Amino acid sequence: MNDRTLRVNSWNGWDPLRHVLVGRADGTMVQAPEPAVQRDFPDDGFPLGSYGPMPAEMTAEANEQLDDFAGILQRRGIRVDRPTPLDFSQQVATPDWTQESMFGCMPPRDVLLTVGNEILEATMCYRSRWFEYLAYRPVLQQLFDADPNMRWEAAPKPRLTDASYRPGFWETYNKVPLAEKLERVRNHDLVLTEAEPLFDAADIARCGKDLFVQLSLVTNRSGYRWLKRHFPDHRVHAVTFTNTHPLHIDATWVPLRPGLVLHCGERPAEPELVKYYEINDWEVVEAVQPASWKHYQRLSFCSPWLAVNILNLDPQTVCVEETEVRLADQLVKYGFEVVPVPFRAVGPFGGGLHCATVDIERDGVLEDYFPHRYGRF
Ligand code: ABU
Repeated sequence: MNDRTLRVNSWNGWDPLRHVLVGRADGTMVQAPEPAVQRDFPDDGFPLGSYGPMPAEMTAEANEQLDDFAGILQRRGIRVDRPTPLDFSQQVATPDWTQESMFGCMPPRDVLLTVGNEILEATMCYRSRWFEYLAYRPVLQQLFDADPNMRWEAAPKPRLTDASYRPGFWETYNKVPLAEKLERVRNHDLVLTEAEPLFDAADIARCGKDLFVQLSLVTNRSGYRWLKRHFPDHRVHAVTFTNTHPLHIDATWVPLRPGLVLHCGERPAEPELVKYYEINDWEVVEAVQPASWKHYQRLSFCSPWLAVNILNLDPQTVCVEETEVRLADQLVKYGFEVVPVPFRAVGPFGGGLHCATVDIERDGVLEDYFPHRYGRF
């Protein structure tokens, strides 16, 4: 039976949340090496070249926190859906390549982008994540069946041949001095070539009519150009931050409500981006330092800046990881009600509260929060 109450609608990250997808940790892998990503955790049992399932006790703890988070949201009247995990330990292949393992379905935000009544499946650039969209298809099918206005889109599936990656990138990049790394980030001379459009959905910050696309280790210029053409009624901007490992904008530049963006100051934004926000009466607030990740660094590829990976329930209410007390205090001073959520155990699975979710429905309509132009913006 179709559920006629379902509706896909979300233009930004702060309007009142009605329906959300929350990831699952089941079967997550330390993925097998591939050109875009190479895991190297010699102290945690997975030296470079090795791969396998995340330890069972870590998966169980992460799932407990994900389930509890889903419960917190449900008790606030928010509908929660979950992905359907696959056997992520399986080998996958296309006519162009074979990859020894998949990854998981914990950070669904990386794969799915909601813009208005559209949910767009991102290209992804890891071979281990090429088939991950399948874990979300049951929910997408249900939304498509129930909401006659839902637009279900998928960006062109990439070939991901060796031509999509700079040969030997990781061997050289990890050895070059900091200044050279930052120069490469500024020039967006990173692991991905421009052979085809590539982007992760989590590199996009949605602010109504403006979409900010971070060029990163998983998003190339061609991906940005594809997004710009795909959303012709939006202003789609490419942005970079001074960060040696740029990976997803939602731990770096986090719009919290009209007029307020939280910024990880250790990853300075381009002055022109800051100015664009300021001349449109936004305050750019530098986030306080994150709390300690001691005990939860094992097998983690994320940075402590998952602290700012916040999920808004509405423009006044934010979910913040429970140990980020200083950040919570900072947000309270800006008038937010903070909902503390235990989520440290989920970090090693690829993200925080924002990464772990995908908006399906928020109240609200498309609005222009940036009436004034500045520079290239
Ligand atoms: N997927 C979000 C990771 C971001 C970070 O570690 O900064």
